[in-house]
Amino acid sequence: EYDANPAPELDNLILIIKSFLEHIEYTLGKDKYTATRYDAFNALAYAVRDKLVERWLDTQQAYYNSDNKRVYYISMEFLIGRSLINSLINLDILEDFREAITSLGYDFEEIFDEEQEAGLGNGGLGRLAACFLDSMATMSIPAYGYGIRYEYGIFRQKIVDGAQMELPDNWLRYRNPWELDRQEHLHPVKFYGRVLTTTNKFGKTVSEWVDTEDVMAMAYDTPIPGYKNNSVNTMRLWSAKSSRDFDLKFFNEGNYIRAVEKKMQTETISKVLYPADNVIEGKELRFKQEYFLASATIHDVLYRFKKKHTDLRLLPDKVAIQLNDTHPALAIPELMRVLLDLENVDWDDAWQITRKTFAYTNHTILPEALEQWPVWFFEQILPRHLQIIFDINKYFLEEVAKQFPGDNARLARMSIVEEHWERKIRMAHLAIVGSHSVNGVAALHSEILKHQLFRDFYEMYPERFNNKTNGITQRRWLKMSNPSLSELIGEYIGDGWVTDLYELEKLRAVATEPEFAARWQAVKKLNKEKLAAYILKHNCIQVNVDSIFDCQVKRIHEYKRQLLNVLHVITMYNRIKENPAGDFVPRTFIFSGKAAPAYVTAKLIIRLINAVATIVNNDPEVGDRMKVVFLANYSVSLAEHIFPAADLSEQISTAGTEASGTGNMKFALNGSLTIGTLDGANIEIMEEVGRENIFIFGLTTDEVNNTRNKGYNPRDYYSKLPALRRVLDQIAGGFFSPGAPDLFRPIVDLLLNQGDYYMLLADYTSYIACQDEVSKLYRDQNEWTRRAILNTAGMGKFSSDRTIAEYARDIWGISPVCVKGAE
Ligand code: DL6
Repeated sequence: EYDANPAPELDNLILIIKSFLEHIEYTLGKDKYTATRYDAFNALAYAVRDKLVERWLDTQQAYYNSDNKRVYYISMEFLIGRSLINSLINLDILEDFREAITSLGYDFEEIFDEEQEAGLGNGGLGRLAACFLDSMATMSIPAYGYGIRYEYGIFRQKIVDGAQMELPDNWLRYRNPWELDRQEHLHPVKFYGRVLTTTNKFGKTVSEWVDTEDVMAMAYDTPIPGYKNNSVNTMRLWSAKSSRDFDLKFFNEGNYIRAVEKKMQTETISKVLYPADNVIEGKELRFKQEYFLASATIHDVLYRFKKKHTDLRLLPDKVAIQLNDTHPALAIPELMRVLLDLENVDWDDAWQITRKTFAYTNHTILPEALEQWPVWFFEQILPRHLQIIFDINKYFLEEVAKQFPGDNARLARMSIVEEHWERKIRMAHLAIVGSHSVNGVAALHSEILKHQLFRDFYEMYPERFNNKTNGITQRRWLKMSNPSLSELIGEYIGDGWVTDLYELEKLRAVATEPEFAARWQAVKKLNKEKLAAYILKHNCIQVNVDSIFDCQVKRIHEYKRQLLNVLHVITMYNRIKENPAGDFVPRTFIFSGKAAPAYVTAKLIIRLINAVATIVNNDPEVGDRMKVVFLANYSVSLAEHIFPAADLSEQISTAGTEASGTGNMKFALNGSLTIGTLDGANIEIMEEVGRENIFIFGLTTDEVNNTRNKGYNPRDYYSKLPALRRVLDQIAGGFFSPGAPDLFRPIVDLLLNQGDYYMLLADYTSYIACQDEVSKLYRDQNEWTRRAILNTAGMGKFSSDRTIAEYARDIWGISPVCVKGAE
């Protein structure tokens, strides 16, 4: 029982407590005797969601009334992470809730830790989508994220005897307090069947897709709050449910169990996220997932559009659809199908509407990640779409032929249909032809798209190509995950940076102020101590908090070159062994990241890291001068612990391979120095923080290409560099795997006998030299700190708010819709 209190702050606390207790009792059906900590989390989340819902309804009403253009960000991945603290911060109610819940005797931090993480993504692409949602809401942009509500997100990684084991991420097993199911938003999505072509009474050919097997897409909505602006946008995720017709058809056959099995099969579409990053798995189920997302979304978009408009030619004035890579690109032929077959729009109008509505973002140039779907998948599963794609291709190639007469090789290169032995649809070509904008995600990457990967298309449609350098949301990646640094920054330059990251420039003026620098160092130390405690708890390794925390956290991939980092680790180990009394700057090498379950080399690299860790960490001669740590189960939540504690950020991909990288931005924002190649967004980070404040090494993109063209021989480096030779011989000879001497031989084989495609050996010398520079600088803590501050100060450009402002201005043509205060 709580009496109303005359002091408004107290009233507010009482209301929070009341809401919390009501959710414990009425939503969860528990009392103080039975409520668990997980119940407390849920009750808290529901209390917060109530606050969100008020603003959400107002926001949607404001969008409806304003009739501004809206943007739909379609993505197969949204790597949202946890939502509780983020929501509390964005709604500006964190402290009130902390006080209220603590007054009930709960440990606030412990409750936060109960939240399951929404891991509906693999890595950079999915996390970028999540940052964009935060920025779009914060900038009051009428936006929707559309994706799939996977029942199983990215697998949980366990390290067993040094090797990766995958466990299912059953994140919805208990409940997801953030989402609301929208039973009324059900769209049938068709598969299989055949196309009936007839002539109507006006002599026009009409196509009908019949005898299909339909799966229902049911919407689940998650509110996405903006930062202190009353805007709450929607992330709508589709879940597959069997359709009634489908049920009846099979149940009528009389075999009840078979019928239930069939019903379950249709619902597998939204069961699991494909766990491969930067590589495609050409599975039929994935193809169906992509169409499921595309189709349900297009129908939803049109449904919303038609609430206010009847003339479909207005669609591009009211709707922008951004394709997050080619994964949702089937939305292009789907919109065409709806316009042609269901809305009776003629081809030319339908094509104009479609092209003006769509925009495509490319996120990778790796050939193994460029989607191509076999034509026979379409023949069986999406026969009408195949006809439409063939027609799009026919008109497109006519255009090419007109512009480049007689150039048959060009026609073959540009065709949407790859005609080699297995005919395939090149999804990137479809996405370029069907969009009015094509963008890369960092300046270098966009240049590579124009001049290498999509050169023919750039020659034909130069105006479509543009760059949108990625960004990250500072709300999550500084304010939320590094509260101590945020407070310190706030004390000196205010809080403007939370919505205008360029404000961090003001730190330049205090970078050498002794008191500020000392406090900066103290914050870093505190964050390192917290991470050290985590490492001790999870890996049983005691690390030296005065050592350089040298971190490489990202998906494990050959092109990202975790292996190059390992070569440095072993080089340092050998140096200590050769000179045990030497004066070495201590280092803690921290790795974290998942390997795609089928990616054998990546998994072997994880084993190697752990094997090296075992030898190094247990060598008494090394002591606390060096430790190697592999943190299992890299996730958004784990990342939030690592970035604030890092001293050194490893961004060492082969130049020309990493489209952008966004971890590089999160590290630098938290005051890490970068060691990196001139790749992806590293180049722009260098431009912003100054060449003298970043450690750059290695071949440039041009040098990589030239070296490859000239004929690269990694064995030359093996022969002429004794330190490198020793490291490779140790790996190949079983030094790190005494029980299984050949275990790591395949890794050395890749480098020495299979061409070292990512040129680790070519970059080895400059990498080691650069690492020596790092160690040297670390001895001068004042100078190191000054440069760290300048890194944070230079991060203004890398806010996803800036990125979204550019998308909104250059691609979508969308302006904000502000929402009045909600109470
Ligand atoms: O654009 C976000 C992110 C980039 O920062 C990374 O550099 C890039 O590797 C990643 N790309 C993918 C590709 N997946 N597919 N397709 O995840 O995108």
